[in-house]
Amino acid sequence: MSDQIDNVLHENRSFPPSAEFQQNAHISSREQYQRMYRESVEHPEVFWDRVARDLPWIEPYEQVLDWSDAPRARWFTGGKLNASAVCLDQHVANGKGDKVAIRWEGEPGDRRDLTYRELLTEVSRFANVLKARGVRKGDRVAIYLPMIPELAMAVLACARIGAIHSVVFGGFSARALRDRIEDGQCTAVITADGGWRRGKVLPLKREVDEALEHCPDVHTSLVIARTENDVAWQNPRDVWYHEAVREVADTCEPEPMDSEDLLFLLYTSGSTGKPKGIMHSTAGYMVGTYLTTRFVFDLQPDDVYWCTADVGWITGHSYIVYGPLANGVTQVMYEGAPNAPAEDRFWDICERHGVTVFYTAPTAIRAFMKWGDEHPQKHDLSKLRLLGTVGEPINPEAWMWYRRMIGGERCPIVDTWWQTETGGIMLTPLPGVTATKPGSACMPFFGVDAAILDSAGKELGADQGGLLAIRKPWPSMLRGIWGDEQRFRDTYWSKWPDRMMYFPGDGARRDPDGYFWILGRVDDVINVSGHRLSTMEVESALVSHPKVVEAAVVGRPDDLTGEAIVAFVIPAGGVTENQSVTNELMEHVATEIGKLARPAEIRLTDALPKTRSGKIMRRLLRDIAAGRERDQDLTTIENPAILDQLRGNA
Ligand code: 7RM
Repeated sequence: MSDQIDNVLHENRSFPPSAEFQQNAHISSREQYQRMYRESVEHPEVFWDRVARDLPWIEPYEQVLDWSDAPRARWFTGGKLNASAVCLDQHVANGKGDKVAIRWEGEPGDRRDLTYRELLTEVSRFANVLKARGVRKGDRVAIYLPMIPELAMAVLACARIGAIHSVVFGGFSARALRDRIEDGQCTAVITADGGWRRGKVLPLKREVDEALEHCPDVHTSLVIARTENDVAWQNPRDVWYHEAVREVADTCEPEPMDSEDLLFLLYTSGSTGKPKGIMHSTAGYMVGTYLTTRFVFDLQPDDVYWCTADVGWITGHSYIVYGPLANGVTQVMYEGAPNAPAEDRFWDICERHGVTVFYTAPTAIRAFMKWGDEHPQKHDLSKLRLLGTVGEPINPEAWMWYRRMIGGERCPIVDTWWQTETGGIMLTPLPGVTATKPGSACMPFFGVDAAILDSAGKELGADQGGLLAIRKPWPSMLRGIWGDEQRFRDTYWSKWPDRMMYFPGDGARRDPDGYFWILGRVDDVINVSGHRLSTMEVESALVSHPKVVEAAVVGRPDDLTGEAIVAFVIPAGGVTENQSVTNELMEHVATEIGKLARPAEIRLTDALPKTRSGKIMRRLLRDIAAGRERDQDLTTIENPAILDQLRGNA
């Protein structure tokens, strides 16, 4: 079977940066990008050495890269540094102690501003509390918190003493938390009594208590008082943070960490089987997130940056905690939902805090579109100068709306492709250089040697869809899967057995200008009569119809064509009995792409099953479309109730 994916959609619009944006940008010309890019892939040790010199090393490294034990990479060998000192101490030492690091806003509207100096003190105290509870370098600490400042503090406190943090998203259940604590052999948990979500309290400690019934090795559960709801208590395991912190000093020397010492584990759900504990180490990760944050978001001293992700995801690790703080930026952090108390909450925050750089996900952008233009229109968004997106392919429809309605047609949009495993942004526009195209993640970042290959490893030509490959190691790459070396090798490094190249699992194509277009997960590709179609392209065609808000397509087995396309569609204005819409949509896809891509069936629905980070769960839809009942892992689904509706529609 061929691994090529047919290329069916064409997008011809292109938006160069304004002269004004370009003038002030860190990287402002094609020549500059090309010169730097060439050096970064031809002489990575020269390029990354120069970047790494920006960081405050405790001891210098001997070698930039040792790839002799591939796929085990060792970057900046022999060096010593501490990630929390990169994020905090260096700024205070450089006279930026009074700059605001985090402007936090709780869902109920409470506020807290923390300067770099204050954050350093809080992190040091937090680190001392962990030490007092017996947490040591190399121990794993699970963090299960809402989006409160203590979440950033907890992460940095672990980094400060060399404990390996394992953040578990606060929306996960006790069962998912337990699995992750067990797999990582965590010995301490940091949680809160609760967190606010759409006006209700998420009872986090209750979930922790349930999980810990099965985790006897956890000696400490450190609890932040956030919502003051009643909680059960187990002595001596449970400790109130606000009580413990009274007993400790305000300063804590950062632990000198080896470049390759682990900084964190972050669990990501594989397509099947148990979640994978993705391992990231210290120096390469810090160098990678420092540089990508600086160049992709073109950070300037006065920026007010806001990434709307949760720290429970890699986006929050890299682009709320480590990258922005390493750059000394002022950022907004928000606890709650985008529609609490109303659908304009994000735009209200942007206006009040004067947000200049805004980074969110396509799933959020599609929700904003659905909620209506009146919400952003109520607010002055004129301070925004740069927009970003991450997490899924963004359909051109949503991209254009984002540009017009949020960006006022003046802000460049950076569509950033990357993964938990890559640690940092891999494909992206550079906002002062790239003429962006709606739906394209554009170009490889510095040091990223990306290509489109077939399964034999042959590089495909322009506009041929195939497998995305990364042919060289990069600093923030994963160092392994916790406790499963074989799975690490099999999943990521075995697609092309005769060459050590990274396989991310995504399909993509490059257009004749060299721009990358992500076609979605290769597991999701649909094969109709031997034509391999990307789900993303059929979905984009559907969403380009004015009566469609969101769509997900999957293949279902078909005797005649191998697979037939089934589309799940959220119609504008909600589901009503209306057969003519589905016919109209089928015809629309046939016109946009070709008869071949015409869905055999369209099911109207009010919602799609999504992961808690907003990605459509096509594996569930595949089962529903085929009428299969199968025991699937549902612990990561955001809205399980929707499955009944989808099945009922059958
Ligand atoms: C950062 C993050 C990774 C997967 C990845 C892709 C998809 C992410 C984009 C994208 C198209 C993008 N990490 N993905 N960003 N697809 N365009 N800009 O999301 O580990 O949770 O997911 O997400 O399939 O492999 S992740």
